Amino acid sequence: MMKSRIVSMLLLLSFGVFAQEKAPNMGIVPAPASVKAGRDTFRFEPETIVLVDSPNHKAIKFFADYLKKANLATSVTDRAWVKGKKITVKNTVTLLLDFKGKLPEDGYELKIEEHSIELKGRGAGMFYGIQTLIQLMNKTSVGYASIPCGTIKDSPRFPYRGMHLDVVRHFFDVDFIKKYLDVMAMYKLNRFHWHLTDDQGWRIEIKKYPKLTEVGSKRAQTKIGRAAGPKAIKGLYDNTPYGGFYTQEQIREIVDYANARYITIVPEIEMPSHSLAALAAYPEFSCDPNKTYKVGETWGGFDDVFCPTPETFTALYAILREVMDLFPGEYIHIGGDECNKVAWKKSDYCRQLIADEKLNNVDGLQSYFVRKIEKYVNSQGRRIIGWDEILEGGLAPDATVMSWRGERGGIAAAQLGHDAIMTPGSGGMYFDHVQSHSDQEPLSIGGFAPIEKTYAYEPVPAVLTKDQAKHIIGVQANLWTEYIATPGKVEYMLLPRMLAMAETGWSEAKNKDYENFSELRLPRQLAILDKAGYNYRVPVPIGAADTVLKGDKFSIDLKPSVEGAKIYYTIDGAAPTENDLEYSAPIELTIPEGGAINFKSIVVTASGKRSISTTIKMINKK
Ligand code: TNX
Repeated sequence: MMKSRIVSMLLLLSFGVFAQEKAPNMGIVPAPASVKAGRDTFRFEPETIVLVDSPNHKAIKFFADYLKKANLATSVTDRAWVKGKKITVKNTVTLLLDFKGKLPEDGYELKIEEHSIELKGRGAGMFYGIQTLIQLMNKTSVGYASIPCGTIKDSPRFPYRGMHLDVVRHFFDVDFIKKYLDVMAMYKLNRFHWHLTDDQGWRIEIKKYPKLTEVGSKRAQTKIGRAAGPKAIKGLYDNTPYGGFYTQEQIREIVDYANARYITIVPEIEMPSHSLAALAAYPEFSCDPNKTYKVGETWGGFDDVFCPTPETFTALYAILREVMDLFPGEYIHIGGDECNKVAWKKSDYCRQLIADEKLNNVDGLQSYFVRKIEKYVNSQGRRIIGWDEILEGGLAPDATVMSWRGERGGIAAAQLGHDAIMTPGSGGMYFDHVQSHSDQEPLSIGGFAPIEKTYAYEPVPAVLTKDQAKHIIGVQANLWTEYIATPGKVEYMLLPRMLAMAETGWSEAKNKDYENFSELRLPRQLAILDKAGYNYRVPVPIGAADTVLKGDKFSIDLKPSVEGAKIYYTIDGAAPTENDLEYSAPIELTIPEGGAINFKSIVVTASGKRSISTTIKMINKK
């Protein structure tokens, strides 16, 4: 009898062997630092009383709001108020911000017993404890939920746990940004890198330079089909004007919304490159002001960039000043990537500047540019982050580097004593890359980042010494939207990979285990996301993968990748739908000699979302 490795591995799973051997972390993502699961459950009922010591604290307000929306309890009660009064309620939840004893930075302790829950945490720690508690709630009916008993002690591995979104190549409105922040908060991410300006649009209102949005936020049309590579369709556009930007008022609203979820926004204003939209509005900041520039309509790099003149710097300082007024966070991202310097090489002004400032070459000029900007940003009490190209020609004294072209930039920065954030495409951190090689995946920019690759990424390179390693302040995944025009597709590319990245950012490496994550915890999280209305990519059935197996007898043992979902299959090679056979128990198959079958299966979730199909080809031929 021939069995595939996957098949026999899943047999074990179905008997619950893994579930006992590997602590399933009570289903929590990201995996907490320590979990001790208990036996009973706490019952949340309409009478359950939620006691707090700081009713006005923002994490507590978030929880009160959550309970209200979830129809669980209408209010939280100040502990001071009940002091001395006799409480007859059996089940109580107590949230404490003010307590003796130490907790790690941003950490929390959560103790769930049959009749009481106690959560301790300070600031963000309280918020993260609340997120864990929310993940554990199984809502049963209006007013009721059950929560499994256990003790959790938890704190993050890295202080910077980021998710990026490009709102330039395609624009996403305020409501969607809030939805994006919601799901980030669920998984304890705390930095939203908002890519606001690029060649194809300028998406943030700047009062002093109104043309940035009047002109720069609109493009005449957009490239459709692939722009580069063997499948490129050259010269195909949609002939439809496209645009959008956020007013300062909307930005303030989003900053507040993020703040209520312990997320700091890192706004990115691209310079000197990726600035064509700004030049279309203000050609005087280019090296050739007589040229007419139009907002980019296709993807890839452009030669025209900001010219390092005093006038350009004055404008950029004023723009950054407005940006800093809107975003209170420590960091301003100034881009710095992919400056091909063609325009600088052609410019007499730049040649002279290189000579006067003894900058050697255009790389020196890039460094000069970034240093000047950094000096200004520092003078305003903030710090800059730049893509790893800001290392070229010498790093600005205080800059933090975002390593995207592999890890080299991050390593170099850390060795120079600079902070770095790891976001390498090679580490599965580019969520615009495809999640499988199947032709059922939607059109994307290319690259290959299946969730297991994202999950496996370790942000601290082994070459760093202990002291250097401290400069790796965290990890981030990027979502560029050249080929992502709708919110639904953003969610499809984001989820579930973001959960894998979040675990890397939060959980100690020793607590990471892909099988535990993908088979024991992810299915539960995906059911939560299903209910919350996110268009995540449904993974294929657990135990199914595109494979070719030889032999005569096979046993197929699958598990849905989403809790409560169904598996449908075909054996004749047709693409399975809900009208095909429903998988309910392991299947034993004997293939006649000389025969072969294509076993195709899909997952369909409670809300009707489907996975792509996978094929297990079983051949009984010599
Ligand atoms: C490179 S990552 C870029 C972006 C593109 C992205 C597409 C980086 C700093 N620059 O402008 O959108 O590749 O994957």
